[in-house]
Amino acid sequence: MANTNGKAATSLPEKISAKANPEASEATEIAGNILYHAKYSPHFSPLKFGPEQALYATAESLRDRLIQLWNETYVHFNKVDPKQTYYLSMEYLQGRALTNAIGNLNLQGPYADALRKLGYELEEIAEQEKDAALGNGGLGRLASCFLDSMATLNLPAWGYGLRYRHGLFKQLISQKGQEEIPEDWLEKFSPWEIVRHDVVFPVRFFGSVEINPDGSRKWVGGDVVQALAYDVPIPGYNTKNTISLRLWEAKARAEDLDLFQFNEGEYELAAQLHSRAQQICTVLYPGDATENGKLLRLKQQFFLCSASLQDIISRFHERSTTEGSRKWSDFPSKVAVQMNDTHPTLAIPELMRLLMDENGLGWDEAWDVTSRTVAYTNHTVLPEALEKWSQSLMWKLLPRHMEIITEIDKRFVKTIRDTRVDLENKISSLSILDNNPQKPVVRMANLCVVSSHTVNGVAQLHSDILKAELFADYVSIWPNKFQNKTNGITPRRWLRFCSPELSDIITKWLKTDKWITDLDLLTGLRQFADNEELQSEWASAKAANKKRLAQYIERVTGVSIDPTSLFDIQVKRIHEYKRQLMNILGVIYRFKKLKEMKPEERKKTVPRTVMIGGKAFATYTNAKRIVKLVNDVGDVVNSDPEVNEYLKVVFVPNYNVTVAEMLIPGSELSQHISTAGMEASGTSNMKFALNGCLIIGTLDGANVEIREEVGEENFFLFGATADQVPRLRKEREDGLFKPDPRFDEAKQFVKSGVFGSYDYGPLLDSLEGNTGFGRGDYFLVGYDFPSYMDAQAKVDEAYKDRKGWLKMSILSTAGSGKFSSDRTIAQYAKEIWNIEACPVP
Ligand code: NBG
Repeated sequence: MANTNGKAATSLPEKISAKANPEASEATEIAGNILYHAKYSPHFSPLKFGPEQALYATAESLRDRLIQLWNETYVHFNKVDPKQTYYLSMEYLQGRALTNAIGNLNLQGPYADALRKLGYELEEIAEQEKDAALGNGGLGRLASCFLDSMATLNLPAWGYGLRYRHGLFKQLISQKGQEEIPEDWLEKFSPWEIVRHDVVFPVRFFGSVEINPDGSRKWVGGDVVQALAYDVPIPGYNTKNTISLRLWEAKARAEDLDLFQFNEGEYELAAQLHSRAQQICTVLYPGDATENGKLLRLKQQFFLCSASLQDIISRFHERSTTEGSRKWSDFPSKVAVQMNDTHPTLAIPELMRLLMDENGLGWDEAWDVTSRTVAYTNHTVLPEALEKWSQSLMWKLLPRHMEIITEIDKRFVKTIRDTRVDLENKISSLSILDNNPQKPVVRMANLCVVSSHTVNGVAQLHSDILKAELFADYVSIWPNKFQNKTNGITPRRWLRFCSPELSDIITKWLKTDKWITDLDLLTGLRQFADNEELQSEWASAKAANKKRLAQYIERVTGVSIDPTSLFDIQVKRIHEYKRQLMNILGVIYRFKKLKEMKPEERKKTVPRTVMIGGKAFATYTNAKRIVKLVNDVGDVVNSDPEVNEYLKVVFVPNYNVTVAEMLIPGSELSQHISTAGMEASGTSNMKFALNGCLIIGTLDGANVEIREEVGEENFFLFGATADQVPRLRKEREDGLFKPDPRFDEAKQFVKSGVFGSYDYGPLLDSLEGNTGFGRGDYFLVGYDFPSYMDAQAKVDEAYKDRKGWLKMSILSTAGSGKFSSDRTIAQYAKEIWNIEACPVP
């Protein structure tokens, strides 16, 4: 690889001397410190200094600084001893860390200069970093945005997760469609994590429950593996506070190796526990179609909960030695545990067990402590995503926890029977255990609701639906337990760092960069929305971002796109409820019409580039068919000489955080078109809006609030509303649905074979018929199609008015202040966690 001077910088530069300097803040010192790491913390053969070596050395030089701030933060937290929040999440989508860390520490200039002295551009080095993808989609990225805001708001908080060796699979697009290959972020190593060899906790699986003479119970036997802590620093923006994302890795001890067996040549048998421990953190979300897969997933969940709670309790105790023993009743005034969806539900029975069996508390006291400590966030109403674990599997893996869950359920049901006769016939759906003899399961969401002091949804509409439907009967029992916390995104990563051009313009017009931590200040742009000078600066920033995106697209797909065409993007996990199928059917219709036009008619149309990206779960067949269809349509459209000046269709492969940072700044229109009521919030909608991208969307999730904030006239709305959906499905069942001719025409066009020989019959069948599993158009693509196409026509009209469009774009950014995760986290801190800022002086 060539450096900025055009020469290969493969050896260590000699002019600058390597010198350790953890507090370096000036370019020459930083360069010296980078070289010091290249030389004296080597991970590669000596004297090599290619871009990869430069990345590791640069990251380590930054890590020096982060460690310093980190230590100061924990010394300070320890001194003040505030109440702390522990965010338990099976997923974090951290993406790359270098640009973010340099930006949060406000060291862009010095780092860029330092690297230039060493023969590199900062961007080139940043490009070397792997994208840490320990999550699937929105839920994991939300957790990462939350960490950034917790640190920035100086909150005493920790993230807890698992250190998966392979994050979310890499998506390869071939003739067959999507193929999955293992992700490799730890193949070499991650320069950011620090192993804490002194933070190790035993975690048990299987075994049995022993009853002691005094009646107390103890979980014994089974497998015991070790949880070892790896910490990743999370720097706040423009503050010293640097907090931790603590990721657990599973290990067995040396003594767990059976030397005798090993020497007998029984290698696998001898290292059984080692290999079982290793399986736990091998992959994010192991397939759970098989019994083994389910067991492994449950092990992962328990592993996270048990290790984290033991750590939390030991931190609570640390203070006891100096100030006399701490009272357990004070635990909830020192500890808040937030469960990110139901995945960490086992934190509830595990905390009960630790309190009762390990610390001698009685049931009532343990229950009081637990239920004042834990809170639960719900992220979906989709029935298939509401976790239900088989009771027999749970008894096998976690016998003591099943006793505790059974007791929680028993007591809850008794209270209802005693106090709420009106709910008698609801008990079977309210209870935690579903004892249906065909398939007895534990309903994790019910366990969460019964045990948590607070339950929240992630956008107003979603929270309203939770209260009115999924959790309606619980609301009648605990009217004050339910809250809304509309999601947010960090403005640092999602505007300041991913679009420096636009950020600088905003800072210039607002005459301050305070918007970076006080995003409501963006409303100050409204008064300039018509200003020609701002509009022209805005347009040139967009144009630059579009050009950069076009180059990226050409590089990864080989498709050349016109940077002056309308950039229309839909990126998110592929799911039928998100309706990428509606998008591509709309594109197919547009293509057909363009083909039918005369050349001079085509010239009057607005050229568009439609980009669709996202991963399909490996076993989700219809989602994979959609990926294939988008690719096939792209192949045909992009090579059609009559049309490809006016329409291009690109499937963006391997969508992840890093790709999003490229796509979002270059977007002009983005699609958030889920069936109303089904997308809990969506968070990329917020990122697009913040970057001045207009939304075409349904009244679903956070779209509702985005539209309120940016103004109805700046949002392309279409489709049924959530309250109409049940009636529409019923009408369909009754055979009353009449499809729009455009919808039939688009489907017919696919069936005619224009897009190749792949059999799209099964995919299109999901849109046909009136009832049946996977049929009857459950997601209402057909019903919403005409209003979607009408809204798309309005988009084309609006785009022709360049000034009008720019104004809408500016107003979109101006109205996005509410969607800062700083606002969201400040609300959690005040209204759920009851914690306060603890800034390092
Ligand atoms: C997802 C929802 C999104 C939402 C994110 C973050 C799950 C279970 N839910 O709409 O589908 O934006 O959570 O809250 O992944």
